[in-house]
Amino acid sequence: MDFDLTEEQLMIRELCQQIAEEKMKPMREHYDTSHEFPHDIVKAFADADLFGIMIPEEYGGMGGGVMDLCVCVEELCKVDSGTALSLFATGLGLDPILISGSHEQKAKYLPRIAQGTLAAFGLTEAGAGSDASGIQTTAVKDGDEYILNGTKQWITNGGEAEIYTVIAMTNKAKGARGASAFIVEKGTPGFEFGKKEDKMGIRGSATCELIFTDCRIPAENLIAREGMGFIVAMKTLDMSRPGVAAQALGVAAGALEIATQYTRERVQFGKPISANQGVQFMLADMATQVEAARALVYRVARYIDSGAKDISKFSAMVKLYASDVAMKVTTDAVQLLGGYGYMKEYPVEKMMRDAKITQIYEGTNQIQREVIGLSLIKEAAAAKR
Ligand code: COS
Repeated sequence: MDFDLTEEQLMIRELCQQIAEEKMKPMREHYDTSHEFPHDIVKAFADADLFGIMIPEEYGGMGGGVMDLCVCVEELCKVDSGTALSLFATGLGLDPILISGSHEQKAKYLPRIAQGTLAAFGLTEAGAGSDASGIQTTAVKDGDEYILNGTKQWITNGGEAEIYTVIAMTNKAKGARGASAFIVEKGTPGFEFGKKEDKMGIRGSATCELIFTDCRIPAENLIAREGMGFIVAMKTLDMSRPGVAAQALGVAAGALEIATQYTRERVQFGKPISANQGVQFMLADMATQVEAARALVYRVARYIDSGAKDISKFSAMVKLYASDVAMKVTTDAVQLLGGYGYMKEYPVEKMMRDAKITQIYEGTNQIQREVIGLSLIKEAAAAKR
């Protein structure tokens, strides 16, 4: 379908298709197997200025929006969402500064990120996943510094990123209202990295613990004000969840393409298996779900870019829908490829493993349903007033 992409979006799509085909596809199996960090792919993204997509022009970026990022992420993830993740996880780390940072913070950090310096977002902890306000990491003010103590878990780009946006409690007694957001640079004394996780999918990405032990950071690294950390985190997730949806969409579209092609080539009972109505029905359902996911991703991305304020519900919906589609479509792709689909010889088994995380991270799909449900109830209550 024609989604009236702008000149810039068409250019981004073409550029990403080229990087995916020339740089990512040949290395896909290597990074999935070796679990190494894909520095060469990151360089290709940086050389193409992809890290600057959402950074305003005055800070050295392209000045694009969520829609531009989604177009990029979808194309890269059609081939390999594992290695592509370094790019949009940087977007997640960047969002708190973009949304709530001061001019000085933006001037200091955004040009570096636009040039390809990786960023990461540190919210999750061992005991605080879905319950994001249950974090235990503390930040105590001491003169013109804050002292951080605690451990963050499962941080994408952890260890590889130079710039971290971290949520810590400045006043535990206040619960969600006692959290604050900070910028922490790699190399700060007292900031170390723990276990590198061994994952089911997205293996071309780094996931690592962040450990803070009496880590002193300048007070000027506080984002917004004390007590705003939970809201900064929630606004960040509202902005970034469509990116996860675009990731899921790309994985699903990539798997559909491979499955469609395979069914035309695989001959059984003397004819291509695509000649069977049962196979056609499966492809039809997969394609319909992919198109519906794409329509929702693009619509929600554009809605956010329009400056709309009530985005939480739609951001949750698109992440929920597209990730469920990705899981279903990649599972069906494996089914259509049969024994070959289950083997590492074809990339669909990897795509199925890669799809799973989209139903889990940046809020499980159960949390997305909660966000949507609570929004509906609040809207209904407001309409009655
Ligand atoms: N935008 C702005 N403010 C928001 C917000 C949003 N999207 N969502 C919540 N808030 C505000 C609320 O309005 C409330 O403000 P007040 O204190 O002024 O009333 C405050 O934040 C606390 O909100 P709430 O009471 O709803 O918080 P809960 O602790 O009940 O948590 C959920 C709500 C479950 C939605 C939240 O914890 C969440 O999103 N969890 C998933 C986290 C996640 O995605 N983790 C993945 C790791 S990050 S990659």
